[in-house]
Amino acid sequence: MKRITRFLFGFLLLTSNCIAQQVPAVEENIPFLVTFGKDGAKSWGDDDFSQTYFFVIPKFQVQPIYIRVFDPETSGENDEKKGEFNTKTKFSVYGGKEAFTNKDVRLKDPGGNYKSGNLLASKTFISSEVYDGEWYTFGPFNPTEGELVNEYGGYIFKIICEGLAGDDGNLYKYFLSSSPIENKAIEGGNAFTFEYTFRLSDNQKDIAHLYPYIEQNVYLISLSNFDFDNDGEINIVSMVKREN
Ligand SMILES: [Ca+2]
Ligand SMILES: [Ca+2]
Ligand SMILES: [Ca+2]
Repeated sequence: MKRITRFLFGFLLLTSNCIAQQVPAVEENIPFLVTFGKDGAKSWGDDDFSQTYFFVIPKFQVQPIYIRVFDPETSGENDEKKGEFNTKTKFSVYGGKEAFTNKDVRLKDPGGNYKSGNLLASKTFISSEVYDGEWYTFGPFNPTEGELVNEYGGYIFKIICEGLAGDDGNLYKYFLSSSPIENKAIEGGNAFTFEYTFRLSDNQKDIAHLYPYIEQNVYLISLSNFDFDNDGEINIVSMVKREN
């Protein structure tokens, strides 16, 4: 069961490929994101029952965009059951001023004004099999409803998943799409987070790959992890070999 882990980044975690807008990205070899209901045991891997993701839409995109969620409910397939399924999870999409640039969105734990910006859409999913193993689509959103952040090349949308009640783990995926009914990548679009809570593959031989993005002029980084069990191993691969 305990193949859930959380990484906290003092820097951005970008999906590795600008074309791949599925979260987790295919290259990461990570099957699902996970958010537990707020009554979940922290020993199951989620320390704050909340996960925030950002999507960047390039300035040249004029057609509407959609944020799709796979398996948004907590029941049936894919999810982490504890006792009976009783978990309620809320997904909320934000855009507009300060959706990304408010300093509280980078806090280690959800707090302050981390829900900054304009609430564009929100939906709560219970432990019902509606949408089990299926995609739910948020949108359409006009790209300009995001917050324009020139350093990131476009408009940023934020999606927060909160475990409102229950003690099970909601496993899910995102896709940034140009279509409401299928996953169609948006050219030049991207996804990133500052804190990543995900489900590792059940097969212990599988290796997950994370691709942190570090901006220019950064000379020191720190990476912290919660609940990485002792049957696993973390390797840091870099262009530069550290000298001891
Ligand atoms: Ca499910
Ligand atoms: Ca339960
Ligand atoms: Ca789910």
